[in-house]
Amino acid sequence: MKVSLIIPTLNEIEGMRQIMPRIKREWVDEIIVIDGNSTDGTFEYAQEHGYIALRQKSRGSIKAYPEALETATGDVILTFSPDGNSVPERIPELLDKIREGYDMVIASRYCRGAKSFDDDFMSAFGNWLFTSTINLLFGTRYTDSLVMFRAWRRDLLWRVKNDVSEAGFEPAFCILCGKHGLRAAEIPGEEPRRIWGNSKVNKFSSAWAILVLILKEFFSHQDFKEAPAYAGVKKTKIGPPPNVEPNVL
Ligand SMILES: Nc1nc2c(ncn2[C@@H]2O[C@H](COP(=O)(O)OP(=O)(O)OP(=O)(O)O)[C@@H](O)[C@H]2O)c(=O)[nH]1
Ligand SMILES: [Mg+2]
Repeated sequence: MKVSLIIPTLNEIEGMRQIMPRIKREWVDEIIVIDGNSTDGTFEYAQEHGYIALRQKSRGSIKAYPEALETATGDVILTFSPDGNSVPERIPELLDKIREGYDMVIASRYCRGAKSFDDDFMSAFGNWLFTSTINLLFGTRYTDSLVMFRAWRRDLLWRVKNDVSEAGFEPAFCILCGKHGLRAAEIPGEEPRRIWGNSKVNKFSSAWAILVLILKEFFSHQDFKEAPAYAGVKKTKIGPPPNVEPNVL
C-alpha cells in the first residue's frame, strides 16, 4: 500500500512551521504540498524541507486536489490541513483502519467524544444539517461528512459520477460509499483551533454546492462514471480489499 499525503496551503507559514515537524516521514510514502500561490513563504518552506512542492494553477482549495493527484503516486490518499485543524498523530490511526480494508476513513470531529474547538455556530449547524441529510437519503451513519482530514483509496475517484469541483470530494465520497455499499469508517479526531491567520473558504457558496450535489446524487441512479474533475489523473490498480462489514461507523 503506497500512501500520498496531500496538503493544500494558502499563506499557512505559521501552521507549517508548527505542524509539519510533527508528521513523521515514515508514516507515508510521499508528502505533496499544493500551494495556492502563497505570499508568506509557505511554498519556499515546503521546498526547503524536502516536500514535493507544487504551485497550483487553478484557484480555490477544492481545485487543488485534482492538480495534486496528477503528481501523487499513492493508491491511498490522505488529505490534511497544516493550519492546526488536523492532528498529525491521527495519521497512523487513519492508515491502520485503511489497512483493515476500509475504502475511506474519516477523522470525525463529532464521534465518540471528539470535539471541534474551531467551530462557530454556522459551521457546526451546517455540518450537522448536511451530515444528517446524507444519512437520511443514503442510509449511512456518519457523524462528520465534511471534514477534509481523512484517508481514502484512490480508486474512489473513478466512481464519483457528478462533478464535485464546487462541493468538494468529502461529501461526494460519503454519498458514494452509502449509495454503493463501499466501506467507510470513522475514528474520533478532535479539531484544535486554527493556529494563525484566517479561513479562506466561502462557507455560503460551498454550502450551496453541497446541497446541489446531494440532490443530484439522490435523483441520479446511473452507475459509476469518471468524474470530469479528475479525468486527467493517472489511474492506479489496487487489489480488492479484505472482507469487512460495509459502513461500520
Ligand atoms: N492550494 C490551496 N490551498 C488552499 C486554498 N484555500 C485554502 N487552502 C488551504 O486549505 C486548507 C483548508 O482551508 P481553510 O481555510 O483552513 O478551511 P477550513 O479548515 O474549512 O476553515 P477554518 O475552519 O477556518 O480553518 C488550509 O491549509 C488552507 O491553507 C487555495 O485556494 N489553494
Ligand atoms: Mg482549517
